[in-house]
Formats: sequence, structure tokens, C-alpha cells
Amino acid sequence: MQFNDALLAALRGARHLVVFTGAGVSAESGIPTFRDALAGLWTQYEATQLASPEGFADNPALVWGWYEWRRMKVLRAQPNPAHAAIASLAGLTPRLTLITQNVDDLHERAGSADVIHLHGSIHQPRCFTCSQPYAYPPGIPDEPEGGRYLEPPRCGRCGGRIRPGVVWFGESLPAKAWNRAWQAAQDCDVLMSVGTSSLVWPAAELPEIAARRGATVIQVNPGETALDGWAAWNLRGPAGEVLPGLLEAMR
Ligand code: BV8
Ligand code: ZN
Repeated sequence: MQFNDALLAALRGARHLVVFTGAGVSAESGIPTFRDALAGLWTQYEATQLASPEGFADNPALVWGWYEWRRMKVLRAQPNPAHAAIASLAGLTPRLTLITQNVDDLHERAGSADVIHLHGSIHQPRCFTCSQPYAYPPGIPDEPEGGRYLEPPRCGRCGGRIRPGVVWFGESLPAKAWNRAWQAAQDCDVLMSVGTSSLVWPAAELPEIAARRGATVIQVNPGETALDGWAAWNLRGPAGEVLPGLLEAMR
């Protein structure tokens, strides 16, 4: 892919670069994007039904089974060249803030530090009743492809059900993470959005906040998204190819 000289100049000259990622950055690691994760057992459900406290209270085994299926994929996955390129980018920019909507740890495993997780982590379950943190037993149990109902474990302290450590629909984002992300969006001069459908709020607002303050917005996504109109450049391709190419061209 050829890159526009002005785009390369904007990236090379960035004082503060924000990289904002969604499920598309982990797609080439074999982790289904948020929408694609509604496979198998869960096809007939809306994401907002499963990824919500009501959905969990209503059918804990259905929701816990979904998260365990997804967690196994994360445990089996490896970071892909997109995660690696973003980790390397930090060494080429005076200041880089990495904000992700993803609940996997592939950015960290690729070497990125201080990742801001707006929607929590699949690796930090806690009690649904008393919020006591829960430690998963070691190992990667086999997960039937189509998924299965799985009763969540119980809290050692109060006997309540264990829930995934993610932010569900209708739940507020962790205040510290949101404030840091909001500040970075206000302060940055370049924001690159990678692999997100830009549909979920308030996270989806971050690129707009940056654009309104005069930052240059770059988007990496094979498809069109709600962000297209705000982006100065829409790089149409898979992140695992576009980002390494961009890094090469910047050097
Ligand atoms: C809140 C964790 C209130 C869980 C997630 C109406 C208007 C505006 C807002 C609302 C509204 N109605 C309700 C709301 C609020 C709601 C919301 O936004 N709903 C949406 C559906 C409209 N938001 C909330 O509820 C938030 N909380 O508002 O709280 C409040 C306030 C105060 C006090 C109390 C309460 C919380 C939302 C968080 C939900 N949790 N994730 C989990 O993972 O299971 S959201 C989840 O979906 C992701 O984290 C992500 O944020 C979002 C979208 O996923 P994406 O990452 O974008 O993935 P997706 O599959 O959608 O797209 C993948 C993209 O990748 C595609 O564009 C594709 O083209 C691209 N791609 C594919 N392959 C590649 C690629 N790109 C690059 N390379 C590739 N190879
Ligand atoms: Zn408890």
C-alpha cells in the first residue's frame, strides 16, 4: 500500500499520537471481532443482551459460556503484526497514548506498556455480588467450537456468581481509564483509530473529540465506519498489513 506524503509527515511530526483500537486489531490473531463473536450458541442474541448485567442475571450459564469461549481464544492467540507495529510506534513518537476497547491482553503481550482499557479485561473476573476478585484456575480447557452453557464459579467470600471483568452495556466505564483517555483525546495532535466500528459510546466519541480540537484523524479499517467523515485518511485494509507498512514508510 502506498502512503500519502502528507499522512507520513503528520505521523512523523506528531507531538502526541493517540492510537485507539477495537476488535479489528485482534482479528488477524484469530479472535472474533465483537460482532463476529455472536457465533454458535449465541447467534440468535444481540450483543447488548449478552454483554449486559441483565443478560447475565437472566442466563448466567449462557453468558459465562460465551466469555469462557472467548477467553480460550485469547489464551490460544498470539499478538499479530498490527499489535507489534503499534508497540514499535511508541519508539518513533515523542508521546504515544494507546487506548483500547478490547478486553484481550494482546497489546501488552506485543510489548505495549500502559494500555488504557476502556472496557475492562477478560482476565480480571470478579464476584457479581460483592466484587471480590476471582482467580481463574490455571490451564486452557477445551472449548467446543459452537460453545456451551457453563455455570459460572461461585465467590469464595459470599457465594455470589463470578462475572467477567469487562464493562457491559449500561455500565459506566472505569473513571480513571475514561478520564485519561478523554484527556489524551483533547491533547493529541494526531489520532489513529484502528479496527473499530465506532458504534459504542462513549468510547466512539474520542476520535471526534480529537478532531474537534484540530487533531488529524487517521483510520485503519477494511470497511466503512461511522468515523469515515471525521478521518483525514481512511486506510482501507487489514491492520496486520497496513500498520507494518506504515511503520516501514515512516522510518
Ligand atoms: C454507558 C466489553 C451509561 C464487553 C463492550 C444510544 C446512543 C448512544 C449510546 C447508547 C445508546 N443506547 C445505549 C447507549 C449506551 C451504550 C451504547 O453505546 N450502545 C450502543 C449499542 C449504541 N453504551 C454503554 O452502555 C456504555 N456505558 O453508556 O454507561 C452510564 C453512564 C453513567 C452511569 C451508568 C451508566 C458501555 C459500553 C461498553 C460495552 N462493552 N465491550 C465485551 O467485550 O464483551 S463494547 C464492545 O463493542 C467493544 O468493546 C467495542 O467497544 C464495541 C464495538 O466493538 P468493536 O471493537 O468496534 O468491534 P466490532 O466487531 O463492532 O467492529 C470490528 C471492526 O473491525 C469493524 O469495523 C471491522 O471492519 C474491523 N476489522 C475487521 N477485521 C479487521 C478490522 N480492522 C482492521 N484490521 C482487520 N483485520
Ligand atoms: Zn462475592
